[in-house]
Amino acid sequence: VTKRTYADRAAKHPIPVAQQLLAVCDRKRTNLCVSVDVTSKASLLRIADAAGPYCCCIKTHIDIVEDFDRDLVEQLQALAEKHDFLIWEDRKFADIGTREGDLMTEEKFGLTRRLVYSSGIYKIASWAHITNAHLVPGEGILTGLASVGEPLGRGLLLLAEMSAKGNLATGEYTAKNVEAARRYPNFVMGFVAMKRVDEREETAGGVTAGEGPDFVIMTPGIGLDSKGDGMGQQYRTPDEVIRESGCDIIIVGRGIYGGGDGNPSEEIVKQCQRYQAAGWESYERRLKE
Ligand code: UP6
Repeated sequence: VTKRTYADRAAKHPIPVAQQLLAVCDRKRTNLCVSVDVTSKASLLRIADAAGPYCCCIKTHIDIVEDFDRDLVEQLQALAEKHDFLIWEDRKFADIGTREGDLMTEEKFGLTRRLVYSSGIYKIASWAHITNAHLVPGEGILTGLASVGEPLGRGLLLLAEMSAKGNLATGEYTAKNVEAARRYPNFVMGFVAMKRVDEREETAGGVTAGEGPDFVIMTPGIGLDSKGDGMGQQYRTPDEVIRESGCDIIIVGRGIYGGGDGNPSEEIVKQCQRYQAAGWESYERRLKE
């Protein structure tokens, strides 16, 4: 996979949203996803508008926005159209799911466990191209989320690994994520992970390393100027992540928006250009190596 271009992978991917994401990377020459973790609607929209031309994806934590409303979602969607990026709501679902055989019964009794994805204030499935989940509750979570997301052409990332110091998503747990993902090839488009977990985990569900579905690896914990935030976050460079570890997309938050309500827009543009260039050069070097 690490020797294949985004364009080639886009053309062959079974999940519409993954096709779209990989095609955007190719078209805009960027593997940068900007994480916009701010608490006001105005800041979120301002930063997304400034970062939009340089990234393939904007990642939100929609529940930290204090003045959230439907208009925010509509404006964000309009920016996604204008700048050609995808929207990922970093919801990290981890509640109990549904067994395949129970879906009919749930249909009848009100779809309770899937409502967190489709309903409530945020109605994530209606606007986020991508969301993510932990496998902690077991594979039922995938059945439940897929029943909502798959018909809409959405994609899911499993958190197979995490960037925080001392996190527990390692070893056998990571391998279980890869195995589970292989059973949902039309919905699980990839992983949040620190390396190419689908090729490097030893117990990958009886599938030879490197074979099976094409997974997109999206990687947080990226910084060009700092090694950590003093609160457990660990930063690596785009080159370590894209070229050395074989990941596909770099996720940059504070390195670009700067924390708080965000850097001035000119600074955001400057940092985006810097991370975009670093991520793309690493990808091109990886293809040649
Ligand atoms: N994130 C991580 N590590 C993970 C999973 N998710 O940092 O393992 C998310 C955080 C934040 C972003 O929730 O939104 O990625 C990283 O932001 P930063 O670049 O400002 O550290």
